[in-house]
Amino acid sequence: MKVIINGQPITTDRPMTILEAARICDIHIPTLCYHAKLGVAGNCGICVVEVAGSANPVLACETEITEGMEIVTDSARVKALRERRLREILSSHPNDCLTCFRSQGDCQLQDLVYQLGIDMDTVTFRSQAQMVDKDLSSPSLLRDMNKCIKCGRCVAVCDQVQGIGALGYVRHGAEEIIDTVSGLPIAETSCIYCGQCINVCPVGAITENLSIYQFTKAVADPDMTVLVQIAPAVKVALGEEFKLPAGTDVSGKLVTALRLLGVDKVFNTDFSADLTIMEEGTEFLGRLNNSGQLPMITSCCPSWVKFAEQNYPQLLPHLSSCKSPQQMFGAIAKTFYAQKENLNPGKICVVSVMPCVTKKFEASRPEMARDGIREVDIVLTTRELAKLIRLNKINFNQLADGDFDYDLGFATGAGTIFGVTGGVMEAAVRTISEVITGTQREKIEFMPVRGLAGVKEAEITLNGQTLRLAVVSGARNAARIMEQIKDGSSPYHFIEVMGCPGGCIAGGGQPLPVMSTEIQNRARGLYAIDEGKAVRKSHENPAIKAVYEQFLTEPNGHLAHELLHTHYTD
Ligand code: HC1
Ligand code: SF4
Repeated sequence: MKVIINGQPITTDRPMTILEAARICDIHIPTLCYHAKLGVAGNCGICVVEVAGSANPVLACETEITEGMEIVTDSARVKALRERRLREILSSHPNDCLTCFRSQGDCQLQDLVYQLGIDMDTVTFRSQAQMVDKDLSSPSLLRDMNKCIKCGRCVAVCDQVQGIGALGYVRHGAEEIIDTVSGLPIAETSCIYCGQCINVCPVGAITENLSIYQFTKAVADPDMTVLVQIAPAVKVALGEEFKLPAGTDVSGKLVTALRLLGVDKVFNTDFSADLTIMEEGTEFLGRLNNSGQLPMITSCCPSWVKFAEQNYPQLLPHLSSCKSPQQMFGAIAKTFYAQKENLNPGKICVVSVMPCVTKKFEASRPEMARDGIREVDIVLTTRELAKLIRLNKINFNQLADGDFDYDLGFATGAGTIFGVTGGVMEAAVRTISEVITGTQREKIEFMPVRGLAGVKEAEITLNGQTLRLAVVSGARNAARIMEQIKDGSSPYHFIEVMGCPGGCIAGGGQPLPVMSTEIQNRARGLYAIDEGKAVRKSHENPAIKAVYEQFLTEPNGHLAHELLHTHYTD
């Protein structure tokens, strides 16, 4: 099909909308709601264009091209219409960009105001009298519906992708707004705090519940020893905030940046991911050999755990009793490391840098504390850390590479691949297979669980016994797997579940945008880090061996159970 956009002839090989055709040839038509993956379109009214022969302008996102169509995307009339619509949107938006986390780069509304050259002195904003209270009920998410532009992306991702349906269009008097479907604060809904809604929100209506101020206070406190752990998926994504390609390993710069920010030690969640494999692998073999509850399901993703607690309380015995690597790190830091360094656990502040917003909730769970001391004190998202680096005027790309501090910082490649869907299972297979067979694996990689598919299946035969494995990401897919277990048809022995589609690389705290290309490149980045490591199996990690020799004694032993395992709430 041939069409002409702004005088430029374009040939397409399939039916598509004007917006898609324009994007193919890099003609920018602004929009605030359109999202190809979510099928959201037609809500913001910004993408108006003129079509020859049509009296009225049309919306580019929902108008299909036809043979010979002539389209103009930047006429004076179109620009005036866009400006009128944008002023309408701004009239119900607060004028508080100065304090908005999404300001300066991550707000599509702000970008558009600049693009259209709107004189801000002539704009009417939402008045104080029109303001509604912010929803501060969740430790993970902050909802400020004053900023919502009703694009509908959050509703679509929560329902279509995650299958949760916590958000919807609801009526308040004559006004349609987006709210929780029940009208209750988010903490009292079915929300699993995955943060996928944050990642698609074009403005600052849903963001992480910020911990930047707490961090700044902790590093300024001379009595506090601040220990940082960095999650796997952060290392291949943070660079995007500084214009580096997705997948670039910025571990070394990250370590240096954190030291410049004033922390005392920079450790690694990949280290405690190795510890998780020791505990979870041992637990799995125990269940397998002693007719325990199978399939066993991983428990390192707090969105997944919340989902299981809310929806499948009767199946909770299938979840591994292991705490997540984030929490195992905190537990070991405030016991083993505190003793070793003669530190008062009450004067240690554990900070996690996570690609995730649910990790804030996980850290706040009552069972994730001992004697009133939290295992993890502060959780920063990848985006929050980037903001801190920028606010402190650190020239990130020029930083020299630093090394992780050793004791809780040495990690294997197995720990690193936790950050991508399939990584936990592959890390477990690397260890379990060697424990069962007593011989080294010929090939370290376990390819059947790689790739970004939402559900993957694999089999492995060890000493004549075939283990059936499944890897699932995204809450909607997790529900399918749980229904199988419920009706007794699940063929699996071991299942990995992550709440976000693609795993932590696509977590709700990652740099924006989180689209397919970024996710794929971040996955490649993690596998490349793994490949480059000298030690690639958790049970060969010398720092982990030292923790068992000097402190825990053995995996699943008494102390390990006390510190590294948990229970679930139905
Ligand atoms: Fe994850 Fe995990 S992999 S849950 O995605 O098990 O967030 O990266 O830190 O805890 O290791 C997140 C990532 C992370 C934990 C580990
Ligand atoms: Fe839905 Fe996840 Fe957002 Fe909660 S955090 S509203 S579950 S998309």
